Amino acid sequence: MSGPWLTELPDDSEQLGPYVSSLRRGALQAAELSAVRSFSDGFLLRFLRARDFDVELSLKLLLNYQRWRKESPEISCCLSPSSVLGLLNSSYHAVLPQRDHTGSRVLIYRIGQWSPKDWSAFQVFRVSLMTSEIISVETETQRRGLKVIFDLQGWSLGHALQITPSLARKISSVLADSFPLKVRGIHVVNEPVFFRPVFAMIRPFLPEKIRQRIHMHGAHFHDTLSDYFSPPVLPPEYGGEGLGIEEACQDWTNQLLRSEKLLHQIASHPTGDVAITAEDCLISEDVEPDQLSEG
Ligand code: VIV
Repeated sequence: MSGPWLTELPDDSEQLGPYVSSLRRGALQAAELSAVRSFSDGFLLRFLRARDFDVELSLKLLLNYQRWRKESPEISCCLSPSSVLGLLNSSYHAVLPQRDHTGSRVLIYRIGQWSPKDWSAFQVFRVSLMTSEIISVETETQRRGLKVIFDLQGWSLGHALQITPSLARKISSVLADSFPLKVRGIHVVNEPVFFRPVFAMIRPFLPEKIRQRIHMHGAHFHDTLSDYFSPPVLPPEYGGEGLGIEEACQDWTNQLLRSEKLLHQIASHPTGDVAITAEDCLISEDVEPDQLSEG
């Protein structure tokens, strides 16, 4: 028995116990995680909620998340907002203050604000990973997922050259099945013809379910973006009546900066589950305490 209704239950509901235990058992048995000896309930719940409490799918997601972290050290190792402050200060990214009518978080990435001469694609990717780690702690976001608006105004060859096939794979795997967040919509606005070859590299690796959630709006996006988001949610620059984009970016930048310590802990933790200390997380290969006191 599993299903979406379970996602509605609070973290401390007794009915969640068997699912959490079963996922924990699976995770501790997985060969890839043989050195790990503990996971917190809250951490496991993220994966369960992201997969509507299907334990098998949740385990797959948890293992993919661990593998992705390990295989992408150039992205996952250094989650430091202050190290990309120049990028953040150029109003590149915001998590909007209001959720949409379904409760989803709404994120905006303004790719044109990213100067590829100054910032590598890895650094840019880290911004998304930092935001994802922070919002995936929120129960409401675990339940209702997120929607992303990519503003590709200013997309250039310099941007396109940064998206190598290997990076495209990393983008699609994080969207599909390597991060515990439900991707409920991807809205691309102001995309130039230039962008098509890059999208063609990412798209084949996406499951049909995600592909169907990608909407290309073009230059006249004000007319069509409003079919998906109500006026109070979007900044005026995107046809809404919410907080202006510059302010929204500044507010989220401040939130990221306040999370600097937490993000550093997540990045340097063996599994990313910071509710458990790194020492308590791994099976220790140290010598026994009584051997130490010998002599
Ligand atoms: O990081 O749920 C060529 C989402 C995103 C994430 C992560 C999670 C997530 C929705 C992305 C979206 C952005 C980590 C968990 C994939 C980082 C992208 C970084 C690159 C360098 C940006 C370049 C611009 C892309 C635009 C892609 C647009 C297609 C996906 C339509």
